[in-house]
Amino acid sequence: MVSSWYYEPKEEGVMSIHQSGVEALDRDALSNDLPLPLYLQLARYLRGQIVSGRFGHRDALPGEREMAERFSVSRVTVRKAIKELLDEGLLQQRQGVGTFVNRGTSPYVEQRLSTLTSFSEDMTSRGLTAGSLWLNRTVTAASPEEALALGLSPGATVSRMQRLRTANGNAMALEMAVIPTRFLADPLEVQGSLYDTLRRKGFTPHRALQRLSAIQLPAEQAEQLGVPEGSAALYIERRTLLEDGTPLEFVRSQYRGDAYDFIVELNLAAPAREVNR
Ligand code: 16G
Repeated sequence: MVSSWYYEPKEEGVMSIHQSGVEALDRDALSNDLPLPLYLQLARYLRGQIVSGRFGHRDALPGEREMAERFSVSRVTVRKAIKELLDEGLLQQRQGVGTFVNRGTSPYVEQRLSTLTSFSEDMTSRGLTAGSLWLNRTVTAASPEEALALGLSPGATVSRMQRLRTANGNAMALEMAVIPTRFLADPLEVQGSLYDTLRRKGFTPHRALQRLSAIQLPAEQAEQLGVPEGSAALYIERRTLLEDGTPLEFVRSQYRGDAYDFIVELNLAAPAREVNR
């Protein structure tokens, strides 16, 4: 499930776990042939049900015994799968009452890594309202790192924009976008979407190269994102190019690790496809 949300309304006709209990769970979801332990397969399956919106916030999970029977696994396997999701904060246990879905108060986003979209487009496609809190915008000389990334000569000027990106008012990411002034002379021109502004000026983002790494947020960034210092986050560098290959933007961002999943689609390599034909 790529474009799904915790907040996605349930499609008509899709039974929620709450309505239909264990019957709504696919009894063939797990396989002994996969090189992944059954409890991790089960955790992955249940996570998918939560992320796709089939489990509603606060829906009760079917009992341990029922799930063990449904998936033909031991109760230990079910317990270990639930423990995974409890650790991730996707489930909550109430003593003597049961296990419940916990979608929390902040939206959870999956972003497909193979499609070039803007933050605003990503949020809108999920029925959320994208927002920005401007932290800083200036015109300055590019730093050596920025000049290298953007193919600029030393001393060239850039528009520098630092924003806190929000979805339905919840902080999602910090972003520092740098654009050569020949494409954007004045950062104050950007009102809502940066990509919309660039497109209007005839500079359409065509292709991007991204580098992702895991980080722990330092105090200041953690505070801006409203999470504890040292929380896990994804550091992403994006270099966006025009159709002719000219670098258009260089962006460094920190995405909240608890709010974002990046999904990569992998296709069978060409030679392997031929052999299997
Ligand atoms: C995304 C892009 C960022 C771009 C922004 C434009 C990633 C990692 N980054 O956040 O490079 O500047 O969208 O968004 O996806 P906007 O058009 O909504 O301002």
